[in-house]
Amino acid sequence: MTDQIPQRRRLVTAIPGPRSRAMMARKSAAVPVGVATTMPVFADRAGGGIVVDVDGNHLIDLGSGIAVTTVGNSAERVVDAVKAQVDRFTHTCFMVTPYEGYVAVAEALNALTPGDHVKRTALFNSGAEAVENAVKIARAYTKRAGVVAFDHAYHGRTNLTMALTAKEMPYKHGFGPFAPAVHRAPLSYPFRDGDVLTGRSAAARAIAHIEAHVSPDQLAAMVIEPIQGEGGFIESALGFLPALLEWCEAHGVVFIADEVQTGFARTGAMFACEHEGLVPSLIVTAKGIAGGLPLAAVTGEAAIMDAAHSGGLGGTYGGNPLACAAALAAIETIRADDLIGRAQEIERLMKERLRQLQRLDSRIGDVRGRGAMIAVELVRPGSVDPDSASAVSIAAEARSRGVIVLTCGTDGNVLRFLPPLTMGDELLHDALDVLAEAFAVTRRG
Ligand code: PLZ
Repeated sequence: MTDQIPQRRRLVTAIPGPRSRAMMARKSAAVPVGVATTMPVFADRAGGGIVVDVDGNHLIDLGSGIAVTTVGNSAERVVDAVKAQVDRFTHTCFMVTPYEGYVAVAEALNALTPGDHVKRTALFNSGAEAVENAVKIARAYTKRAGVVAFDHAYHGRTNLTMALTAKEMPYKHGFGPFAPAVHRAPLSYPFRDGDVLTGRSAAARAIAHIEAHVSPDQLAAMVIEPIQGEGGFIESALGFLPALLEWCEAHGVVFIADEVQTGFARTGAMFACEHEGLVPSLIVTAKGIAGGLPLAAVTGEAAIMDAAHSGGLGGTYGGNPLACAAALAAIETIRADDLIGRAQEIERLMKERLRQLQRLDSRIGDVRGRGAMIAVELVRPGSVDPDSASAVSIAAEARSRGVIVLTCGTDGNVLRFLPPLTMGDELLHDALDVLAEAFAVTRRG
């Protein structure tokens, strides 16, 4: 599939072109405004790191559908595996008549996730659904209700995960009341904490805050993204996560790593927890797991996972056979094509180029991230005041030149880059040239 679409940017109309414009009009008439789109451009085909729109424009994909098509869009092994499965059967419901693919994905995740202990995996449809189930499992195991989540956290759009998510607009505004027993704690945010706060001292601050608001014996779980995604690609200072994990272990609180965005080689390790040798009690995965098919998982210690009673976990589509076939193919692609190594190369290339840009443009306060999860935080020059207007205008300029770029951050002032790990250097350099241009035009303007 991938080879059929040349891996080159090519614009044949203005962005959006006439066909996309016409489809946007249909969208506005048929789909509620609540379901917004980043780019008013409709996809026709995609392969590797290129999305072809309905007007024939070839766009470079620095978003991977929000960190999903890690192995490239319509990756060959994924497409072949799904085609083979669709010919065998599309669905039986694993809770009715099980099938091997689900078990094989569970075995793969039990083996690949951090820690040598005995594990179990349950499959779901979306990241939010998996986070909810991780909390259900932690509650069943601890027989406690409370959950700690952090500033800038993003865990989903369902009721419990909205409660866990920090940002009010657009995720929570007007949608409450939210699930109770959620306690918010301060994060480690090196760019904003200043150099004085080490990981350990930021953890001490978070723990003091938690203990001032809730007794640890009321807490079932702490949920944290090892590198925060939607909140701004925030890497906590080294030592922060290990200190929190130790505290959780000391108090019988289940440590849940939300690796929905960071998982599956994205950060230059199979899972971001590995960068600090963390072994979480439960790990939640989704997105990059299945090359674009909807799948999510909760993996963890057998004793915790088995605490939910028989029949207590499930769902009609959880671990759908097409998604499982895709996951096995995506995992094999990561291994066979050394995409972990490729993510590390992408980090070097992108950080070098973005740091060059930072020397030219004082709006870039911080260049950060790991692997192919890289971001620049935009501020008013000489300060740490968020500059979301620049993020919006730079992203718009890049998009109009044929590069799909996403923003993030509680203040919307972070440009984030999530290319497929299969993207070649040439395409990456072209995308970075476009970004440099977008920075230059908005600097002048
Ligand atoms: N946990 C860490 O990043 C999804 C959200 C896009 P779902 N992030 C993209 C949007 O605006 O809806 C995400 C995540 C982390 C959980 C989730 C939720 O995963 O598959 O979108 O439910």
